[in-house]
Amino acid sequence: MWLFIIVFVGMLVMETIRCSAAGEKVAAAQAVAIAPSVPVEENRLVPRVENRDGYWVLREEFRAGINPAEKIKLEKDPMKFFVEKEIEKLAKIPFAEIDSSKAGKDDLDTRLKWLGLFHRRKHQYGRFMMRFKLPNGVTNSEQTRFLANCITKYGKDGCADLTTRQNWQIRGLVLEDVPAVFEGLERVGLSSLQSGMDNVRNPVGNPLAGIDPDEIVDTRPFCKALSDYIISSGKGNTSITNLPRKWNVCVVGTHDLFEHPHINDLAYMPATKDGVFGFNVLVGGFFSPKRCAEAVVMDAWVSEKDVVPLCKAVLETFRDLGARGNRQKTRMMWLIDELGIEEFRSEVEKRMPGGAVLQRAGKDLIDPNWKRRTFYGVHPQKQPGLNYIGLHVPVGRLQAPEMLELARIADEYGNGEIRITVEQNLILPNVPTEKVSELMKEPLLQTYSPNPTPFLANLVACTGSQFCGMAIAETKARSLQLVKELDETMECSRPLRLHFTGCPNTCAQVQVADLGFMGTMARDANKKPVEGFDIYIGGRIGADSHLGDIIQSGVPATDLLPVVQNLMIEHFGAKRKA
Ligand code: SRM
Ligand code: SF4
Repeated sequence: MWLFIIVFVGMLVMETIRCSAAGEKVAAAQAVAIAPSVPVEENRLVPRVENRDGYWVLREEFRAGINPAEKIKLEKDPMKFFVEKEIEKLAKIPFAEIDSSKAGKDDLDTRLKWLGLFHRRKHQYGRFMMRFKLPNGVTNSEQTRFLANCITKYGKDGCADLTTRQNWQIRGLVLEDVPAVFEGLERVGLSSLQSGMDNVRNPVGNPLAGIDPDEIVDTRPFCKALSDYIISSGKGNTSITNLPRKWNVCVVGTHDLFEHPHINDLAYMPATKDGVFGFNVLVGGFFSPKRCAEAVVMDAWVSEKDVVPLCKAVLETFRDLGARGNRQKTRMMWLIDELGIEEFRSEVEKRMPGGAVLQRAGKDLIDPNWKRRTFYGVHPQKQPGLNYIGLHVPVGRLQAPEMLELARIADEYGNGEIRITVEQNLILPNVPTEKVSELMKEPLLQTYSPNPTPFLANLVACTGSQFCGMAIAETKARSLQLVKELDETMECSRPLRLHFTGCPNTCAQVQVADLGFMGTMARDANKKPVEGFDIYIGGRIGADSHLGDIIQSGVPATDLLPVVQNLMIEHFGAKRKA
């Protein structure tokens, strides 16, 4: 009876805490994470990894039933390629020779992802995509020029993408060029370290940080500090490179919640406690093929100086205690479920300097009634006389000549700075008012429009089957064609966010879209298997965040236009153009 009362009161307290979060919504559906499914035994809290010569290794007694990725890590720590410069030796060996053994294949296809190198075995054999750390999505003309020059030599095999985590990716790289590319990256202040597999992804912040007249806090220093910790300022941080799974972090700086806090493993929500500025904490948001979960409230508040220590404590909790069996059940939320949010918090607390973390501030600083803004076009900055210009990059794809032009424009009209948004678009900041009209005449703005057509404007598309070996469907070209047809035939009184993702990994986050399209196999009228999409509806971002659900499954790609037109009319009040 007492146990029942304690659990019930605990749930009421948690509910109150949750209701004080942004828009009261963030964790409403997360009852699952409040209490552990079974009581946590003491030996469950024994760390499963130990430090051996600087690398964190899974202890022998926890190796039963581990997944294949764990075995690959045990056979050889992937960070050795960077820390011990083994990449330089590997790059000198003929590719076919490396690829002739199981160990070599594991190096190429898996271990090199710790260095941000993704072998595109299925669609671009022998070539690599390279992904970076670009804290807060802030880049500049020098970096853009360098990346453009890297891919120029690969001709039609090279291109670049803006990603859904405010980041650059470049394509076409061959292994022998990698050591030189690493040297160049260091010169321009970029790093590709720890950007794939069981690592922390790019820390996301407000793309308007520091220039936004309405911002709550400039997120750039926090994202930079997090990134510096995560990759040890480019040297590699082996204390967090053997996580049970990938892990995402963001720092919120605006009422618009451009940073998507509800779908990050750790999100910092600005909040003042006893007159001191800091952050409330959300944990556990993630997407995966088998389960998608919104972040839940952890009863914690940190001051600005404790942003990095808290991230470290959460990561070490996940590293030490996270499950390493079925890979579909290894994201951090599974650990939170298993321990219960209270026990999880107490494990985090143990790993904080001083062994304590303060309780959350009653209310965070997000205005739940805020209307999300658009970036496109010209907007005054908080700095008088300066403007930022939002530019649309169709499905985030760029070629080298366009990148060089972009770099030139950033230098000529701004201060060389370029920002990337999680919608795969660009922002050019710091353009003096007197230069705006000249900038608007630049031919590049015909391609990267400051005023894109309505349905194109909010289109997001993942890499899809052009390069991604996991894809079931082509995304970028197909979605561009579809929105072109939608723009020609339909009109809607409000902007619609359309997201296309090539498989259930949902890198293009279909669950947050008004209409999301997830690649799947479908059957055409003759029952022949064809590429198709499951259609999601009703995803919301911002203070009333909500994950969308499937409304129609297995729609053949060729049938999409009429189906989408009808959904738009039925659910969003769209009309056919005369
Ligand atoms: Fe992703 C794996 C591309 C954001 C969930 N993702 C992949 C791989 C690496 C698969 C592969 O090896 O081919 C894709 C590389 C394709 C390529 O050649 O570009 C890939 N993911 C992307 C990007 C480039 C999509 C884009 O076009 O923008 C995004 C890169 C972001 C970055 O800069 O780091 C990208 N991926 C995401 C997101 C969105 C986000 O973080 O907000 C998600 C869902 C959110 C999440 O993870 O909680 C996402 N990607 C996945 C998953 C499923 C993870 C899971 O827990 O099951 C995989 C597969 C995996 O990890 O096993 C995956
Ligand atoms: Fe590849 Fe699937 Fe991610 Fe698209 S959603 S990039 S197809 S893994």
